[in-house]
Amino acid sequence: MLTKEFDKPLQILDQDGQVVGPLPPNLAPDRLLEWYRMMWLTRFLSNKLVALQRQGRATTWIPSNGQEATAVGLATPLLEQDWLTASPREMGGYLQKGVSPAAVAYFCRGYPPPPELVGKDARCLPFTIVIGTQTLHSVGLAMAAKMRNENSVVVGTCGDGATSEGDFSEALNFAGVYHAPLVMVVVNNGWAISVPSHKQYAAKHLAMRGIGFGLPARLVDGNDILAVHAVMEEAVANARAGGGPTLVECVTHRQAAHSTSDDPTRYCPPENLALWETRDPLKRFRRFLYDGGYLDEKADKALTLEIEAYMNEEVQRAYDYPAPAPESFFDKVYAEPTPRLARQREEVRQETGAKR
Ligand SMILES: Cc1ncc(C[n+]2csc(CCOP(=O)(O)OP(=O)(O)O)c2C)c(N)n1
Repeated sequence: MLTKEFDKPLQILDQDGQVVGPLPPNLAPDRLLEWYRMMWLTRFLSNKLVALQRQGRATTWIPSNGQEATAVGLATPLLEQDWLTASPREMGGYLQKGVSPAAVAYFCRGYPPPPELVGKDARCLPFTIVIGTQTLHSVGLAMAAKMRNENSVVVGTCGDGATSEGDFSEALNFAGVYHAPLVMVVVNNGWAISVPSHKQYAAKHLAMRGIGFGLPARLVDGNDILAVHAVMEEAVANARAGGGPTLVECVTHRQAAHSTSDDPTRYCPPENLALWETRDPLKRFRRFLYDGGYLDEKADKALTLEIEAYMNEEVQRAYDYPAPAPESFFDKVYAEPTPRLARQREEVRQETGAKR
């Protein structure tokens, strides 16, 4: 049974990067460094997208800062045939699953990326902006995978705020009843825009919700990549073996504004803002890698410079494309446009065409 005590989130690395729990088996150095790399790539790309938005070159962005261990760790055990559904906050999981940074950057221009930027199908659904809907998409995918006897597992994600949506309860109920090969990850970053978690739910932990739906559940320190990986590896293996769904709550900390549209100093108490530095998942993992002899300062510097250069190249690749015509967004609504949409498309083309 995966459900363990809910007193304290599972931790393998404490806040200072010291090992305090059982290390997962098969931790090859290459794998550890790959996760570290993905976490930095997530941080750099997220910061870049915020900067591009400030320059008026990208639409709204939802930063991932402080949540990289959860975002990357929830995807580390996934195989090619597995699926992932998420909001932009979990962009790191998409990168880990094989989505190119260029595709993410292009998405931020407001349009679906062209196939050549996406590359091979990483089995990640488009980022969801409508809160909570991806929970239903993930259960649907998992039920379909089971009906087709595919050997694939689906990871669905949502925030603490999304757990107050009906979609979340419906998704967990279907997952339980149909014994779907699903791992539902609640990314509890303490806030839903300006609503703190104590105003969002009265339960001690969101993981406890699993019990009511007959799902095993795990509570994990979401700023500890090793703990997130360990819990996800167990839950994914269980789902793949026919053991059904698991609910995982990753307790993390939003280290930035909710999005490019708000100012957290208006609603976050100063003591909460002060926690941003101490809860940094990258610092914690770096300490572990240094102490274990996997990385030293010199190699670290070279690695982060290389990742940043790669990220910039990828963003450039996305921006090398001419801006799509505004009316092109109608093309993605239906395979066959309705007469009304065709009319609206033409109106937009005529209105914006003169300004091009
Ligand atoms: C159905 C719906 N209602 C409201 C919104 C506006 N909205 C955008 S983000 C957000 C808060 C989401 O909080 P949470 O689920 O905790 O995820 P987080 O953004 O913290 O990752 C809300 C209410 C929306 N996008 N969709």
